[in-house]
Amino acid sequence: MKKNILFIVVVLVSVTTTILVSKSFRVTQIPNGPKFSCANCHVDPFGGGPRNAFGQSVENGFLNNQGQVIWNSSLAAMDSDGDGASNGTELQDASGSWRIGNNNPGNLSLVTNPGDPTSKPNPTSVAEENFPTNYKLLSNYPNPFNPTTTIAFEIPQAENVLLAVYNINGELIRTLANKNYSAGSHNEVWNGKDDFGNNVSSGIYIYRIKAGQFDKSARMVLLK
Ligand SMILES: [Ca+2]
Repeated sequence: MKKNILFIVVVLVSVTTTILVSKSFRVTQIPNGPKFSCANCHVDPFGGGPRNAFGQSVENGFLNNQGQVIWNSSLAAMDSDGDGASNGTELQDASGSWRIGNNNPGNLSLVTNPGDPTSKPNPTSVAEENFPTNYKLLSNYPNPFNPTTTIAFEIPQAENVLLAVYNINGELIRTLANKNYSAGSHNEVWNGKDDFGNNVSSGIYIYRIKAGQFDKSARMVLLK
């Protein structure tokens, strides 16, 4: 009887330890992750439990086969918690170029929580940040995709941005955005539907951005 209880305790302890380790190792897989630790991704600051908005974004497409966080320009360009600052801006790596094992970028005191809308850069720290000096259309992520993909771009000044999806024959399929954006990194999600709300078929599609004189397009593959 005692043996059985001991066995159960050992199992419980090892299971708990595994869960904690499997959660906490991700803290080192985002820039400046240790500052907010588990609270980057979870509502409960000690980890486990429901994910916050940033944790959802990671879970929804930025984990590789080994369960490691894929920190890249697309995840950096998203504003998961909707507080007006991109995840990259909050974690002091606006371009998403930091990689696992690198030193933490930027200024730790300016790092805010990408999963908590009440934690955000104050206007002064944003003003001091380096906004992109060039226009950039980033690779959509994921690609190939089914049915949604995120298209990120950077603009050095506030202006109107037209972002649209065309089929391989150059016919307009969907206007994703045609509005004014502030200077910085932004992203839009395409859900694989045309302007009439119909699902489009598998194939190669072109996404094109026009902002001022900047006009660039790239290919993506919808694979059902
Ligand atoms: Ca935030």
